[in-house]
Amino acid sequence: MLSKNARLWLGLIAMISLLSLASSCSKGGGDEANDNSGPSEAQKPLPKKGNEGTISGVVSYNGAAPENKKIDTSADPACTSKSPDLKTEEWMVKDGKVANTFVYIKDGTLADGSKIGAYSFPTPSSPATLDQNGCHYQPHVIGVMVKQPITIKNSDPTTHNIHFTPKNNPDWNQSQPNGAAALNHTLNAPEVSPSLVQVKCNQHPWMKSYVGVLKHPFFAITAEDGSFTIKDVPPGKYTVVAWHEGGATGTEKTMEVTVPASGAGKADFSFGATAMGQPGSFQMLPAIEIPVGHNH
Ligand SMILES: [Cu+2]
Repeated sequence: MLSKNARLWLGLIAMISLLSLASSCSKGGGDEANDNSGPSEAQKPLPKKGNEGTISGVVSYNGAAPENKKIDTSADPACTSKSPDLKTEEWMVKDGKVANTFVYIKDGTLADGSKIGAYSFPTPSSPATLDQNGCHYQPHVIGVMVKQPITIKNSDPTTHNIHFTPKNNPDWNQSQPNGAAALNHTLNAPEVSPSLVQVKCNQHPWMKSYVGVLKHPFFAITAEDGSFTIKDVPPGKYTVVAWHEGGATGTEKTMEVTVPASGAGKADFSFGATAMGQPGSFQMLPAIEIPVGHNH
């Protein structure tokens, strides 16, 4: 009798302790799951100190830039009549300066030693706009923060079918007939490397645009004169990347840039032909040739 009772009690105690263990476990597990699902929640906002600076520069093209080709739009007369001289927009180079280059901070350490990636930044509520106008995208390259809305307009007298083809975000494909209301789309994961998100049109195979998606606001797109400025950058040392769509999955150039307190960091990039060969190989040649020529 007694031993049966004792066993009953032991069982009861064991059950209670297991239950309490389980509940404390699920509490702990829940917290961890929250941390994993939303790392931005765990990050702290970066306070403005008033000593922010800029990163600016000019993107150039070395040598003769590839020419953009005329597009055959005859499959859609609406495109031909609105854009009779449509050309590809892979290399928009004017006077050796490259437009449509996406320049962004990849990584960096602030003056106080903290990492830029440890901070969270508010998502702009104002949308970025992508317009289909004249059977090409305007602008050709845009940048957004994660979860920032993108408004997609159709300004053409024809049907477009906008198709986001990301790697880190879900595929998204929407038909938008002539006169249809604007569409809205958001991308929830950063996506800039090895390529920005490519956007295409299922109706018009020549249509292409690119969307850079980042967790912070430190990006800019070069203007027609190749210039860009990234604003409100806290003082620190940064790895800055210039991405251009030219090449198989685009081309990246990287540079280390220091931003002094309330100052300007310079980041001039260049694409195209690489500069002269290794200086060492040129210096070697005369050193070998001179003694041979004069002594015999
Ligand atoms: Cu289209």
